[in-house]
Amino acid sequence: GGTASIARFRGALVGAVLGDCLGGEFEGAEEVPMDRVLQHLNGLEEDSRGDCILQYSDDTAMTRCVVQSLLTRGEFDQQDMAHRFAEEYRQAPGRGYGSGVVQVLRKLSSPRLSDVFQPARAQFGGRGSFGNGGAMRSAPFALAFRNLPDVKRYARLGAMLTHSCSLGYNGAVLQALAVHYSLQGALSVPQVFINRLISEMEGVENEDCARNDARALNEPEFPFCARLHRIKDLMERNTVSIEEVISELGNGIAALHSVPTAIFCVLHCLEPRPGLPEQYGGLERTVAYCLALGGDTDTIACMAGAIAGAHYGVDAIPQAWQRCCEGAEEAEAWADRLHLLYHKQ
Ligand code: 8NA
Ligand code: MG
Ligand code: MG
Repeated sequence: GGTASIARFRGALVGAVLGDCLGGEFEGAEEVPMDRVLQHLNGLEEDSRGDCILQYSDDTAMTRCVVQSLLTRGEFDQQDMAHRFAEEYRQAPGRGYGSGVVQVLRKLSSPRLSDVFQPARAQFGGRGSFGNGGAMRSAPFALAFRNLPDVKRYARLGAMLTHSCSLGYNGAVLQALAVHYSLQGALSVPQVFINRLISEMEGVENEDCARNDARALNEPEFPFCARLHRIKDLMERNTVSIEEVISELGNGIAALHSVPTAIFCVLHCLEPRPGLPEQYGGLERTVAYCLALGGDTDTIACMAGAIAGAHYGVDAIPQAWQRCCEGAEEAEAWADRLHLLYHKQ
């Protein structure tokens, strides 16, 4: 489809849900042999009776809250979104939330709370969380808002409801930017795509609080830009091993160690790669590659799935994969409604 087409919107949300559901199998594992990944994915094709159901985790649970809040309110409403996060957690606390964020989610359900950003600011001795929980749910901001400053502003605020450290919320901004540019077709020229992300993030990270947070965590200034430059270096090389990806970019639960990794996975899998089945298209390659990294596989595959899905469109996602994932069908319906909201602006 063309730029910002309905197929791209559906691809972004279904891709995110799929990454979460398919990645759950390997979450927290050290490096996973590609054979095991392919076995897992082939199993979905063989399930002709349709009784395999892979459940989604916190990534999709919170993404649903973001979508429903944006659709119901027709704009960003921090109170409403915070309330939905708290209510979702109250109803289904067993979706695999990070161990710190559950405290925020409990506080957000208090009717006496007047500042919904306050519980997030109290995390980790007042430093706030740098986890990838804000980034894992930020794709809908790119689908609801057409205008780039809005995408950045609301992805940041949406993440700050649980992640007040700049390394947490700037990861969410980067993920939303990647989905935004992918929706525009920018991945058809990979160098243009990465250069746009770098130039946007130079502005995003040019803030005192970002400098202070980076220093406190012993990271260089402009930490996300530094990682995006590493991606550029890796893109110029003929061969890159899984071990190098993990050591250069990471596969962990920090946004800094997972958002750039997800972006790299999408870029790397634009072309056929040795070790990945020849019959796989780009979206299938991307998901398989993310799972083979081990670590925070559900979240890395969820973020890469959203970016890749916005590029390839929903028709690139195998039906058999969609059938096996909880929430995939519903994601298509949300995408249609977000597409309307986006084009109304
Ligand atoms: P979070 O805010 O609890 O952060 C996740 C973790 O990061 C925390 O529990 C801490 O260990 C660490 N952390 C974050 N900020 C700081 C800080 N300032 N100082 C010290 N440690 C810190 O939760 P979240 O929503 O960011 O977490 C998202 C991730 O957790 C997702 O991957 C999600 O799927 C889930 N999860 C991951 C795993 C895994 O093994 N990778 C397992 C279960 C759940
Ligand atoms: Mg998860
Ligand atoms: Mg995870």
